Amino acid sequence: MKPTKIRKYVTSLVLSCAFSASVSNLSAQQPVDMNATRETKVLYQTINSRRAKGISLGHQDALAYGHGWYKVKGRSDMKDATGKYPAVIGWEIGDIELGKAYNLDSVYFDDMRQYIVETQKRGGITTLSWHANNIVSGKNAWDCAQDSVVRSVLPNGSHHQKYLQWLDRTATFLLSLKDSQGNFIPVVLRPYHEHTGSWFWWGAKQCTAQEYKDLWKMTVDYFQQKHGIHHLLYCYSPSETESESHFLERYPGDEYVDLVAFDCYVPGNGTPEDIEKYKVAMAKNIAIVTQVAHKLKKIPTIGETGFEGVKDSAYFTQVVYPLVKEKGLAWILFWRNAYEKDKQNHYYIPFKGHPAAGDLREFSRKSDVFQLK
Ligand code: BMA
Repeated sequence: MKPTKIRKYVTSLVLSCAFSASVSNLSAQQPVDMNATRETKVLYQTINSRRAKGISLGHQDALAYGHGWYKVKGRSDMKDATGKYPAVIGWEIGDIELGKAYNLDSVYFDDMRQYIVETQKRGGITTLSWHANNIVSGKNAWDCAQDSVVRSVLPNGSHHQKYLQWLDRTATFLLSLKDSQGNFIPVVLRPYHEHTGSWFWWGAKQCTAQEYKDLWKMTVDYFQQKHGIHHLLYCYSPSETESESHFLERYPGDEYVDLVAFDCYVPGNGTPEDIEKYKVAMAKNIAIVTQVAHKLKKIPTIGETGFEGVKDSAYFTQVVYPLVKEKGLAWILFWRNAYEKDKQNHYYIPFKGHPAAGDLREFSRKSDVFQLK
């Protein structure tokens, strides 16, 4: 080995030992739900033991559709490009609260359940986001015209009872996630996300910090106490924040959160300057989330990220990898590859034949990046 190589090896050994030590401190940690099922505790430990070795690769809606296709058994754009499935798959449950058969992106909940079962069998992890509709206006999650929607769903609010019905429907879906032995499949729930921004009805300009915390606690308490749901890990995931105190401004409390995360995308049109801004924002937010996680004994991860259209063919190896390497992050979840004809540029994972596909493959083959066969 050349001296430079030896130096690199020793440095990486020291770094990985340091971060394995900090991760192993967490092996005694448990889910915040005191009544968490055995499988949920196992999931918690699995996430920690995996992140001691590297970062898991995640993709939203990976099995349901991809760029230019919808519902093809066994297919995944990530698998097409890299030969393997994502280790983490995100699903979106928006519209479940309305009692619809499919979500806001037209994925049938019955199919989603099967994909979650399949992922569990493969040893993968499921995380759920929820773009819940605006209960006051009847419009979607992005309707921010009012600043009293959160207040209205809290106890004594005008829409409280109706919101509980929405939670009932969501709970019914969560309780339908079972393996072949009848055990609940544990999943990571990441509700009311990007709340430091102001583009959802639960956003920073739409409610006070206290109202946000109350909404979170009410939801968790209701799932646990009314529905006996004990197979969830809870993930708190603001959009980009400026500091630890900004990150924690709306944090509902240690007993309500298992994972801490953030969402951050390449801004604008993805010019080289935009990519530079992304690098700065990611580095800053990774530092915030890992520090918060370390102090509060939570698991840090990346809730959502990506570069729409992946316009840089070295994005994964040159931009993402140096940012996430040896940070102790559980996973990095790239957003969805839309199948819709009017959203052809809305994709975050290069598909087969895309100029960045080789780069994703190279990134995925790093010894500290995980996928599943
Ligand atoms: C957004 C976009 C939308 C989608 C929503 C929920 O970021 O991808 O097209 O409906 O997420 O999945």
